[in-house]
Amino acid sequence: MTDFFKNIPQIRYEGPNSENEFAFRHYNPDEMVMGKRMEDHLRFAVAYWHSFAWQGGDPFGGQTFDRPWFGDGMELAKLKADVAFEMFDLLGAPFFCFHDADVRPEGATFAESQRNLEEIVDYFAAKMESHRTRLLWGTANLFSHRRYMAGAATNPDPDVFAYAAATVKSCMDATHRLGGQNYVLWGGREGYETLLNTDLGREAEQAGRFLTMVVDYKHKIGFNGTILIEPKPQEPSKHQYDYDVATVYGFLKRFGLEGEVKLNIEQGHAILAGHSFEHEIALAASLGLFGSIDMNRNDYQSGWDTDQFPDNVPEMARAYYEILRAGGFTTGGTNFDAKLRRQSLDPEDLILAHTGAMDVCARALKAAAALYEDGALDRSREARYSGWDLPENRAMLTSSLSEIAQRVVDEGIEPEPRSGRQERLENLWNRFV
Ligand code: XLS
Ligand code: NI
Ligand code: NI
Repeated sequence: MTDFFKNIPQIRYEGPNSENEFAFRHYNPDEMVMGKRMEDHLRFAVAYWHSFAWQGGDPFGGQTFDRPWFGDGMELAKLKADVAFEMFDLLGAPFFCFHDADVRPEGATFAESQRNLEEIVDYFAAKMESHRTRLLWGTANLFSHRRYMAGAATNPDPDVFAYAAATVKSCMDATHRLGGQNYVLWGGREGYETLLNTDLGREAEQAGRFLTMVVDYKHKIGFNGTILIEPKPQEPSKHQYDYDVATVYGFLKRFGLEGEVKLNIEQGHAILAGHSFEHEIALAASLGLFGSIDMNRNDYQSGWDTDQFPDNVPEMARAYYEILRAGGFTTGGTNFDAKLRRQSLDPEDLILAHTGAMDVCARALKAAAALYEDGALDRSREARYSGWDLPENRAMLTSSLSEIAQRVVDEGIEPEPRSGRQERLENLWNRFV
């Protein structure tokens, strides 16, 4: 045991009226919601990078946090792992997620970085025998090191393409070894700063080939998890190729990968793309691409990816409603890709940020489930489209413009406008949330 979280108690469910800061008011892992345990619906994951690797910097200032594991070397990396698993236990977190760079020191060579990663993966594997937390997903950090400043798979320099491919291979091996349920690719530098030096066509070909190799390697090693792409429109690149769900769908179709890859949708990224979170989830579900979520919001004023913990139940309820409609998570889950504010220095802040976020999500899930089970919203939506149930109307979807034109004339069809009932439906929604 380290003493980092000393005096912080195990967080347990105490119900909505508890006065205890260190307790869940809504997240009750064993409570049944629509026939499934709440823990199995939400599948919470702690993000290693924000909670244990991030030092509190912003564009105007550096480190604010003072953690005993900051620094280089394997001993500190292991101390960090010890503290991480202590936090997973305190929260009862069923999952965690990591990048290679979060967990191991960078080596002087590729081979040394890989050895460091393997040593930490062994250390994780040993811990996972006595702790219940599992790996939701692993990923490679292909954006922080300067070698990736012009992209990883889409870099004009073939040596960087090679280095990125080797790195992804080692991270897929690590994820597989730890029984990870998914493998994520987020391409922060897969985009451009200026079109003046960029060949869009080539870069798309490189990205398509890279992802095809990832999928081939998954099958080669027998990894049963899901490959997930995480869309984001910009930041750090001025323009990122995996802009949003619709863009990634087009990319997957182009390279014949739509049956192999699904999506990890992040709330803040959806907003940056000019969408709502629920739009991105619903669209992914309708395309058969829904995989997992990163549950972290932006500050609506500042307009960039501030990665804050969720605090808005009505917003989250919209998201979980769409997830329930999509049939819920399979291999995916709710990853808190969220960091503390840089003034939140205390170990308690880290625990309470997650405690509150888990409660917000649980409350949102319960509201969404009640609405879903009530069924009125879905019935109303179905009624709106019910004209299409008539055979003569359905037949139009397999006929021609001239046949339909003839029908309009013959039957004297004149459309009768109908209310979309938006405010009534909003009232209904607000009865549950
Ligand atoms: C950054 C992304 C990143 C991915 C994992 O904006 O959200 O944290 O989730 O590489
Ligand atoms: Ni993310
Ligand atoms: Ni993000």
